[in-house]
Amino acid sequence: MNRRQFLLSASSTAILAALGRQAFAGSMGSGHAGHDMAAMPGMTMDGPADPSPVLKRIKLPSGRPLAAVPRLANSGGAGRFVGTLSAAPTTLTLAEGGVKTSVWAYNGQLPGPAIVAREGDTVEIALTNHLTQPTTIHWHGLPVPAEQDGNPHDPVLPGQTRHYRFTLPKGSAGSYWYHPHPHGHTAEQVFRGLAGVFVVEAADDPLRELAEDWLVLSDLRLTEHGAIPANTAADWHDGREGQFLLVNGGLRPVIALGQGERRRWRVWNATSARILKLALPGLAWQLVGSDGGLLGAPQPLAELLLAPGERAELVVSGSLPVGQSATLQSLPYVRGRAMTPEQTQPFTVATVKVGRTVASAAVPATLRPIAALGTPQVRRTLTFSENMADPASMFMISGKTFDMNRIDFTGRVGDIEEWDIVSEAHMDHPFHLHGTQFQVVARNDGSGWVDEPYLAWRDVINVPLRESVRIRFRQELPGVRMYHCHILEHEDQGMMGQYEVKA
Ligand SMILES: [Cu+2]
Repeated sequence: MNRRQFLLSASSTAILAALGRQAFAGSMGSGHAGHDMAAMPGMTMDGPADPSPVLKRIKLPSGRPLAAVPRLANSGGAGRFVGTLSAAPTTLTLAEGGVKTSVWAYNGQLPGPAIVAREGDTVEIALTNHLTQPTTIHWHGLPVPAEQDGNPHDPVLPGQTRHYRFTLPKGSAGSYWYHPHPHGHTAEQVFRGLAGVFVVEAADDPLRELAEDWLVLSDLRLTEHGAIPANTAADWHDGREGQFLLVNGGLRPVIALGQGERRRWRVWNATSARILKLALPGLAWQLVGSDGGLLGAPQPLAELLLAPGERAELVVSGSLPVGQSATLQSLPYVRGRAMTPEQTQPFTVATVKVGRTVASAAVPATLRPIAALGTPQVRRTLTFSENMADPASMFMISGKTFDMNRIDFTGRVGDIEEWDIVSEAHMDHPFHLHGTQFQVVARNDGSGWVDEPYLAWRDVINVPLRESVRIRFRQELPGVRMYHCHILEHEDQGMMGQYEVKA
């Protein structure tokens, strides 16, 4: 029995016996004689592989111009962003033929409205929960006070309104997002539609002259009746992926780019569990930013690996003749799924169409200074592991599942901490830390530590199975901070810990 077969038998038995959240969908281990098998080598498929007959019945409109992400209205004055969010069930027409889909959405929009504020601004958001279960808003990646960060300890109960308030410090410019973080319900609330982006603009932005496109990537799964189904046992194990990868709520949009033009793309992986390996053959692109804003200098880029929760800033250049197109592709990436098939073929995420010549500014050779964090005061090792024999604690960090009443360790404001995130797991788990941005110092794929080639501020880093990642960071604010796997099904099952940063 190989490892995958072992996992399959051990974990499926355990899940079926005890998880019991949803009738098993019957997709495990069958032939999956679906679209992926029909694709020819070298072809790019329309979408992720779909083993079900749903795509014969449900069609989403595709090929429309990339939708702009609507912005949340700001009723504050200068230096103050004041807005209102409502998390509520609503009905949208996503599929063709007038098929209605019930979603949970912020202000009725999919994705939620973008919050756009500036460094130094005070942000005040009133969230009203119109769901029938508790929710919170986590300001993913932003250095907000712990008691304002939508921790699972601070649920907003059905019918309640919560006022979140924080100030965006200097140097925090970047591409963030906001999403629910109630314990046990995060995955469902996100896959039903609750997520939005949060862009902090710099007072002095070296790329301010470039036009921007925002690409919010999210997964959607529909039944043949157009409903969003609950998670299957396989989803709880492998993490949920949908049949449709949406960009700003639309399928396979067309993104315009002028010939010779350079545009700044901000890309969010707002899926529950899909590790995206993106490629744009035929067009030149470079990496200019990560989760926490700009890099020190642009970096050459072949493929972009973007884990769930992770963001990137790119500069894409219109290096094709007028009228030609390129395809933004999701390439196969094996992440150790045990109960669902791995992606075997590239599929189309979007089409980039090159139009008439547009002049644009050059990309500066340096973007902003990023200083390396010095010698750490504290070193810790956190271990990712799985115990498929125990459905109550299947996904663990350092041998434990999350306990709201347990503080796993303490740290201090201002200390430089170095954490080795060591995977003893059979699948990739993207690590996410709240409250601050970290620098990846080195990675180890089993053959020894390799220094990271450049500095970047991140709050999510994929930890491939059986590999290790070394990070350094400093927390500037006291309080209880979460760290967890950003495959949301794993987070909900307790692949999360918390530590207290003391003043
Ligand atoms: Cu995980």
